[in-house]
Amino acid sequence: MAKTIIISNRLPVQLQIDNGRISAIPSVGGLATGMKSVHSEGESLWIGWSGLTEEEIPEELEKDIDSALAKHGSSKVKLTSAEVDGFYYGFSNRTIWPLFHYFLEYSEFELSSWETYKAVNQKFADAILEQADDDDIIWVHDYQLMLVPQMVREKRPETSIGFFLHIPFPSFEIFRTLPWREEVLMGLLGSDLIGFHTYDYERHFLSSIRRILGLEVSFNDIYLDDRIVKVDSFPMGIDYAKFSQAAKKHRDLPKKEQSELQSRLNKHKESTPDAKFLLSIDRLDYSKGIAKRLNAYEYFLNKYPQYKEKVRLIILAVPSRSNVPQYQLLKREIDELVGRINGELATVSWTPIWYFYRSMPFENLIDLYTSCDIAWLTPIRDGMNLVAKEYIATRTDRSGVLILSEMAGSANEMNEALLINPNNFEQIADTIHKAIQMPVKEQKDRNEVLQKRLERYNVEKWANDFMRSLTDQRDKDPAYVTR
Ligand code: GDG
Repeated sequence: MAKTIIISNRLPVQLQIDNGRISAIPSVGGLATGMKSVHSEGESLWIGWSGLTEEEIPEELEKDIDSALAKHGSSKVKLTSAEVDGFYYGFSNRTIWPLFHYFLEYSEFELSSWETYKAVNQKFADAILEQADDDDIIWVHDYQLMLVPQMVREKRPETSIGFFLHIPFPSFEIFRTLPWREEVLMGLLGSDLIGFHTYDYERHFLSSIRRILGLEVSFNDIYLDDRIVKVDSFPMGIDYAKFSQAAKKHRDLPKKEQSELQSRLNKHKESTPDAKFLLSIDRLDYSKGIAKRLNAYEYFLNKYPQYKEKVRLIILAVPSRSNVPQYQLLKREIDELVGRINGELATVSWTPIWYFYRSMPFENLIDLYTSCDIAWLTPIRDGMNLVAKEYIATRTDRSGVLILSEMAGSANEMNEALLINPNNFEQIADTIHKAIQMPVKEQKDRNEVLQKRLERYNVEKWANDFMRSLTDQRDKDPAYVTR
């Protein structure tokens, strides 16, 4: 029986080694949840890096680790710490990530990290080739593995391969600056189907295919000598039921069972009944525009001083890639901005910003989503932004306002939110004012439309649509049909 093989940089489980005892705990991330239906149906295998380098895995535990992962349908690719440095922290996160998010000045073009990226992509491809049969379906995920489709195709020309990019694909003018642009495009063209979050990313990709490789493109089909590659957009959804049910359960929780965070939030609301909480949640990443948001918040408080002592901005910045210099600098910048703004504006009874630099448990995330009147998400560039969708899913009484950057992929499907340009402070200040003043009826009308849409096109539907399109493509592909 044919199986589905999913490949991503990280596995959907986290390995823990405690006094020689090994456990593999399922991750709660969006990708892991989204792929659950694909991963659990029929036979399937997930291949990825375990998160521990070869140096960190004692040889005598190797077998136990493999069997712990096998219980979760997973198989690991072994990477040394030098490979992780060059491939993950290097080419993936110092070259591709900034370039694809339009931070050209941060993008480093280092031959050695490109070489490591190629070698590690080959390791992933070899792991697939070792475990895949000809009729298996292979789904490769994200920017860390863009060469894998072609590497697999070379050895298994008839295998059905899909690729999904979770981050934006930049315009041709940006992409063309990459010294290894042809190799990256050729790597992706090993796929039968290439998926993006939005139609814009799809268009940018097709334009690079035409202008860099000179290939024939008709609508969303790319014609190669022996195959047709289809390109399409699949906007990723969320596990809607999980978020709305968690919020319902949270709402019905007796006071004494509430978390400490929740009771503190309640206490503040009770002491200032017309207080408003603004929420901002992101990984600490320059693409998310956190520093700009802090400056815009200060601008708003100066333009609308009537909200001083009433509005609080809660910032949850989740630590990320902290050994890449740009992330260390950004952390310092945000620490300083929060300190300065709080220092200049705070009063004895009011702190304008509550800043959390940590990852919170899921329950606390729900506390924040359900307690905050306004979610304010202003990435400078973001493939999709799932936080925006999660916030709406938790608003079980349909109150709440979402202020969202136009530069997030999710803005395409969330027109009922208040959309802003993250660089326009005047517009942002006026929009926060509008959100605070928005009648509850209007909030509910907007959220009703959003909720229905998010519930219908959830993450399971996203994964199934992609898989269906991939199988259709295989059946249509002349190379496959004439076999
Ligand atoms: C990439 C693309 C694209 C956040 N803080 C905590 C926590 N989270 C969870 C959220 C959400 C996820 O992390 C973040 O997802 P995003 O989509 O917002 O952003 P990226 O991590 O940058 O993801 C992005 C995505 O891939 C999917 O394709 O949308 O554009 O950049 O699910 O809930 N979860 C917990 N504690 C936290 O403190 N438990």
